[in-house]
Amino acid sequence: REEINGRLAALPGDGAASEVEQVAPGNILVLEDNPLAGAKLTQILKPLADQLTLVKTNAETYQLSGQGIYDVIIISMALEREDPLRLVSQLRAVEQTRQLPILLILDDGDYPRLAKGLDLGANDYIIRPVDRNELIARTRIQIKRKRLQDQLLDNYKRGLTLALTDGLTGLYNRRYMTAHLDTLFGRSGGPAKDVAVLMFDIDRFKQVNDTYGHSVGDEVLVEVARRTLGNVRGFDLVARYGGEEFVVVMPDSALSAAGSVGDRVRRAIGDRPIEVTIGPRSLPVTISIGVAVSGPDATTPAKLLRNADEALYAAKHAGRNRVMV
Ligand code: GH3
Ligand code: MG
Ligand code: MG
Ligand code: MG
Repeated sequence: REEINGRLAALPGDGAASEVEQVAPGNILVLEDNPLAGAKLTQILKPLADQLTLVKTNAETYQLSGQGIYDVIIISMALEREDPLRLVSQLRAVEQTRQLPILLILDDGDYPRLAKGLDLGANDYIIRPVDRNELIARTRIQIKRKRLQDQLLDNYKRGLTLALTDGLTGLYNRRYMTAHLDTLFGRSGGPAKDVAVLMFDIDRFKQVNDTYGHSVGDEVLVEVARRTLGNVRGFDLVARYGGEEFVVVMPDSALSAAGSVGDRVRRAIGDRPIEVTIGPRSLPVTISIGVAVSGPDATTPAKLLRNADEALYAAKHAGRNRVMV
């Protein structure tokens, strides 16, 4: 840090240079097959590194970088046995390492290959003989960039989760389920083949809230979601449709098959009381289910959902704790 400050402070016109922001140590991967050069690089980089790995081949670099733990890869362009440019291109070709910062170290005069390296997606470079302070400064900025990038990605994912899922149960929300149905029906709005939906609603749920309180009700909702997920296929989508209403979307399901899934879910919830942490400790809960499948009388997602809703209404009127198609 002293050295960086000393050097940057000497740059003309940069008053803030003496206050270089501290960057937490990162995980650094170095590809260099010359032992002396490798030792020098690792010695310089040590203060910046939480974990520092020196490797000698493209293959090792590719394999390790795919683990997703590194913040920057430093690649020597003067390998004796292989072409590091191939590695750069491979790293940029796959999702896991597409954004991983790459710093090239090249011999003075090797400009055609530098141009190629930057074209292929390297982020920065250093010319030999390696200047200690320059290597530290350029590595540091790549680690910093990676941190920012990770943060943006995290925020983006968190935003998506908030927008598309239900905070209580973790299920998809109604908006996502609707978009999913739209996709299954196709953008053209043409009829989808055998898209089945179950729509279900907890029986007399208001009583649970009124008798034991809202938080017991919430625990029931979470457990209903869990049992439902445990009784559908991986590619079926379970969504919280409303307060205590759920929808399961099942592609490639005929009405009879959907009906049996519905009955399995109904039994998974109704056959065993739900444990809650407060109040009654254990609570019998049943659901009523309406089933519908796409076809001539359900040519759009809206019609399909309306048919399922009507079947659900019929199940309620027929006495609850049952499946109606
Ligand atoms: P039915 O058998 O006809 O469905 O009777 P019900 O009492 O379940 O039906 P109703 O639609 O009248 O009541 C639904 C209740 O669900 C009302 C509301 O208090 C409760 N509810 C909706 N969302 C939530 C929630 O997020 N948490 C809790 N605890 N309760 C909720
Ligand atoms: Mg309801
Ligand atoms: Mg109701
Ligand atoms: Mg209800």
